[in-house]
Amino acid sequence: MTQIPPSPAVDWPRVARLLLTSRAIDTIEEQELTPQGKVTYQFSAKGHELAQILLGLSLTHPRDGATVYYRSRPFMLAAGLTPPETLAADMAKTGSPSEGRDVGVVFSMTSRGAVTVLPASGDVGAQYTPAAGWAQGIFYRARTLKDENWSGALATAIGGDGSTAANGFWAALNIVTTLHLPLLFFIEDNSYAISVPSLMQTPGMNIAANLSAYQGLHVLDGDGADPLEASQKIAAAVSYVRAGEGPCLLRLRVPRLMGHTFIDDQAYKPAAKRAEEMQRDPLPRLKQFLPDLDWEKLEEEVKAEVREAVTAASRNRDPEPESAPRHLFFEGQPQTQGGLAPEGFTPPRSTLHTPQPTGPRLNFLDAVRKTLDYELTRNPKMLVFGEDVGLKGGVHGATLDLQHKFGCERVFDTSLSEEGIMGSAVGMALTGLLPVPEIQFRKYADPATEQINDCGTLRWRTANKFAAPMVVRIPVGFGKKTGDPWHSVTGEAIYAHTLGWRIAFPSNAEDAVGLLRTALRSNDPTFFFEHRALLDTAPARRPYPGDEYALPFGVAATVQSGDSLTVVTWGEMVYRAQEAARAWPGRVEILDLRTISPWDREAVLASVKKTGKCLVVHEDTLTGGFAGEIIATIAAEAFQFLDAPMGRVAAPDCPVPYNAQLMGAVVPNVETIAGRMAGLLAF
Ligand SMILES: Cc1ncc(C[n+]2csc(CCOP(=O)(O)OP(=O)(O)O)c2C)c(N)n1
Repeated sequence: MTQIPPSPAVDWPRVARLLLTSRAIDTIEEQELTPQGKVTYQFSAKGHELAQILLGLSLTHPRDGATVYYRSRPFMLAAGLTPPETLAADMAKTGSPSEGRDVGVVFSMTSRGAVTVLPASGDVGAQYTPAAGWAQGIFYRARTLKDENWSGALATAIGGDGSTAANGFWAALNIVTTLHLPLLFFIEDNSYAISVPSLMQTPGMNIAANLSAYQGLHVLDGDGADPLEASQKIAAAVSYVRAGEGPCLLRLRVPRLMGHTFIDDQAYKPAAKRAEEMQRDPLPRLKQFLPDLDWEKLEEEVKAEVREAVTAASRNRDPEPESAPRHLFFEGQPQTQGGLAPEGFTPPRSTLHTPQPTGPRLNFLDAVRKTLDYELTRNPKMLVFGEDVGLKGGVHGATLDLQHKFGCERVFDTSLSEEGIMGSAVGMALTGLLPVPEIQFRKYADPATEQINDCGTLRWRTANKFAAPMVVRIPVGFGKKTGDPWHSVTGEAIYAHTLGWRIAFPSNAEDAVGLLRTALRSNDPTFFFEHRALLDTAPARRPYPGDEYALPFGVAATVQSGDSLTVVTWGEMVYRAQEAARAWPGRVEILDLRTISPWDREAVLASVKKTGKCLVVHEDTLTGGFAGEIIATIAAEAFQFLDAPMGRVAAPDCPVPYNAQLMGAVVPNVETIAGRMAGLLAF
């Protein structure tokens, strides 16, 4: 057989060393650390190494971004993660990417002069849309902001064959092909997802073949364990995407030489398949490919290095137990990557906490639009997007004319995928932009749940190395005239239970301005709720409080004072509570929480200590509703001040119906609230 000369562009001795290093780490984990109980989750990359290393070594641009998955250790080593760091990660020690918080192979890494590895997720398929967002961030920064540092950068998303069946894969595929973004889908097809053959993931078992006719996608397919073929295909894919030609999908066939994890005995794999996989092992093939290398010497060196790395990692401290809850939110020390803070952006001073009302009263909707407009003018890194948000100005009208004023790069429509909207928002935030996505209605955030959850824990999972601050605007609640199960959900309790998110739920135009401005200048992900029944109705109208007016989160408003009963509420229910309380002038104190996370415990406790009675009113359903949290807090901290059992008025555990009379029976109304007030006042 004629020996084909190795490609000069590849540093093959380095590839060989990295492959041996990855393999030696897997072996030592399999043979010693896992049986000894020092590593509890062992994911072997044996068989996948060569392709990943070749990719890792080609992502040399300082603004390249990659999303990876649990089998990506060889890539990580090629990208610069050290053996002691990865071993510390697997042993749940400090000195690792997550400081012992996350499973060791759920990687992240800020740039070490080359690629940034975005915080990975344990959710298969969740890696794709953040990578699409990073690709979009590259374009925005390079082309619109004219930041040369970003030109020529690319994004890559690495996944297995199973992951191509997940929603995120298809959401990202649509985004990058419609927008022509620089994303490389790097699919390592080992023909299994745990035990399920790829027959179940895509018809005919070849995602590359099936996508060959996909418009706007360059597709390559090859053997990821063959040194020459893999290196050529990877070089072709990387240069295609880097040149700005558009997205590319590269599928590489690789053998999975071990079980899915250490405990997987692969009983489901026929013996012939296992033998065939062993034949495809990239290590002997690389040895054959590089006959002049002193493999024996190299293996000895690498083994000794890995042994030393184990010793070094074992010496690392365990994380302090008290540190566990830290870094869920920004604590004053900026993250290294993501959001505006790391690049030294200081938001305009918003010390004005007292409104300076000027002009006529504005609708809630106009207040939101005016605030977005002003902040877009002040902050070139802010982007507003969502379904129908561009030309139409949003189905509710909150972004009307903003595209016209700020251009299609800053205010734009997206494909109809909430997972796509949220996931790409995460990726854009990680490039240092401020995404402000709109979700059309609260119920339609359902498909984005995985990205929402992962965004909320991102800072925590990386021990403050990364964060993805953004403001997600969501119209919530019943409409002015009608309701129904799809457009009338408020669902704040679920988000209050979603870690790492702040929640604003303003009841009027002035608060909307103040809270939105604070959110747009903050360093944490925030939900901003816009109640549909208040968008253009009289009660919520207020004069514009000023361009610098910002309202801190966690400060309730005392809507009216009273001495006999505290009513805690928010959103549209504020007005129903006020109307209900008219029968008892001076007796009912109404607190509008304004923000649910954080909520103003001090104000609520102080009021209840004064009145001795409490009623919580919300539109969200009763069981597990946020009233439960408030009441539990009062019971624990002000029990001795109570003169009556605490009460809750909420929607029964039932969706909002379409028929107006049925809806009236579900959404708390003035009569019901007044009845509960009467009962408590008389107690
Ligand atoms: C959303 C989600 N569903 C299920 C799982 C459990 N799970 C973990 S790995 C895996 C198989 C993934 O296979 P593939 O993408 O082909 O990668 P491979 O492990 O073969 O490298 C499954 C089902 C998960 N982590 N996330």
